[in-house]
Amino acid sequence: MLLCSLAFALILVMASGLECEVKEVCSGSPGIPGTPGSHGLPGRDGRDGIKGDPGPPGPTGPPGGTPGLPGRDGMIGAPGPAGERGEKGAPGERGPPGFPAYLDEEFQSTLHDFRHQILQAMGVLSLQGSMLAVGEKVFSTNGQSVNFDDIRELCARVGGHIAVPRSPEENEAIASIVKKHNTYAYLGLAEGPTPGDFHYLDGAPVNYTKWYPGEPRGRGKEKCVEMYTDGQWNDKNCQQYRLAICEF
Ligand code: MAN
Ligand code: CA
Repeated sequence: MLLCSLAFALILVMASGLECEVKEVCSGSPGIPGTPGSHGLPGRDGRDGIKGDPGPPGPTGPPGGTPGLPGRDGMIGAPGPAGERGEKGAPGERGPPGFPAYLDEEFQSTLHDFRHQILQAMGVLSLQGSMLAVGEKVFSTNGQSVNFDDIRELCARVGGHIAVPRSPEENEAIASIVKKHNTYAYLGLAEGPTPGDFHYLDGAPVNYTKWYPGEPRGRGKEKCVEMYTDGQWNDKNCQQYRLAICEF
């Protein structure tokens, strides 16, 4: 302790540049603490604390309050069943004229291909003897003999009609098929209510006939017409089995 005070005094002398005497300084033990001071003034209010949990629900109030406002609209329901079909509308306006077909290269090419393929198919079918073309008509048979109604049905099923000659050329063409199959064929004719009055199946009166001499002599009892192998006709009942020849 003495040393430290001496050093302190020396530093003071050197810093001031003054000469002075070196004095000896000594310290004693600390005294007893004084009595505590009186209480200070109350501090300022602290900040608000966090919000507490909600309290339990209160008891139900007495009845008799005014009714509340109407609730909001409910959700849209499922769609109902479809209504009846309406009447057909008036036709729309006519569209602008189309591209002329003769200038349409793709269309012309398709047409050319169709023509080629049809001619090829017709060539093969005529070589096979399964078709006979006469003017605008084509005659064909499946070689089967069935009754008149079945021939009509068969021909209709394949898009044709039972064959009926309307000219000597057509009669010869059908006769050639009949000869080849060596059997008779029914023709597309039927007798009306008046005996001997034959008509085409569309109702038009016949304008070409090739009756065998003495025919028709069925007197209204033979409503169908068959072709003999010589190409001549005979009125006949409709329940015989005759070659099915169709025309297209
Ligand atoms: C049979 C039938 C008749 C036909 C005579 C001809 O009776 O085929 O349709 O007219 O023969 O003799
Ligand atoms: Ca007859």
